[in-house]
Amino acid sequence: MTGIFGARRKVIFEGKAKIIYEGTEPGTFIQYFKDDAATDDGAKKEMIAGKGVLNNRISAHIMTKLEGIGVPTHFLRSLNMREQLIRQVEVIPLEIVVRNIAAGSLCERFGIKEGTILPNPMIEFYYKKEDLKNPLVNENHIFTFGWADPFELEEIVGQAYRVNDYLNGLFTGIGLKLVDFKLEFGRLWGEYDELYIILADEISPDNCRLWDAKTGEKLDKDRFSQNLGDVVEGYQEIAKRLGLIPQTGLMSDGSFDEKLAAGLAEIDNELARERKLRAVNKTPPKSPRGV
Ligand code: AIR
Ligand code: ASP
Repeated sequence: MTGIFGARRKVIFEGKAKIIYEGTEPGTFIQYFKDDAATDDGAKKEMIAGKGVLNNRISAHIMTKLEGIGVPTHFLRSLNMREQLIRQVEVIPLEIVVRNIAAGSLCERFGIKEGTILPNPMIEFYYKKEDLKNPLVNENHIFTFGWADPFELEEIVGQAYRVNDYLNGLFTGIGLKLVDFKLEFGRLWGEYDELYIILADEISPDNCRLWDAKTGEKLDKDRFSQNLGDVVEGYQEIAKRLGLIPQTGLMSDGSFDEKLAAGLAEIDNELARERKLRAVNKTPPKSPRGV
């Protein structure tokens, strides 16, 4: 593919919704947000015009905000409508799901009614391995198979709770309920071999369930998975409420308007430039948190 820099860029990895290219500087990658959508099992695939633009923007905004509260992320800066520069990290093969309200696989697995409010946020770990359909795992699997050590997991869980607290506040403020979401983390080593755990991947309606607080309307990827229709309109509503696109939206004549999207102002990356990293404390925690 010919990239924005006019040269052929090397693809590092291609997923269902994103492509990772080699970066513009050592230690970086470019994350490209595709318009493609696919269900987790890959059974349903579709192109949803505009989804990549909206996810890129929403994720850049949220990652920047998280940096601002001291959660280290891989996000460096937005490059254009569909691309962002990210730090190259060593992927930890876990999907960390945080749930506030029962939905999706939690309901299927345990027979719980969708919409049941959980008394406390719940954290689940999944092994990131598509051929195995990302199975649910516990700490024993994680430590025994060496996917992460107890120090790393302690840090991951702590960060996941902080992200949940922050996002709950953010979304409540714009009339949305944060039902659940998925995070991924990576490792980065510093100058003195100190280890940093970095929030990676994306935070967007592709991996967060978001319901309208008043009507309960689903605005996230479930619109696609459950054939509810108007997928991009749901994503657009979230971006509007976050103040990331004009209230008039990015659609004209019922379809996504690339020209309007291209004219959007840059996301404010100010906070991300002042990032501070915090190394993982390798001293055993005195009373391990209930991971
Ligand atoms: N998720 C899990 N694997 C991939 C993704 N995107 C996200 C879903 C949902 C949460 O994790 O988007 O927000 C829980 O998903 P599920 O399917 O386990 O109920
Ligand atoms: N969500 C990641 C991506 O789309 C991984 C995947 O879905 O394959 O790139």
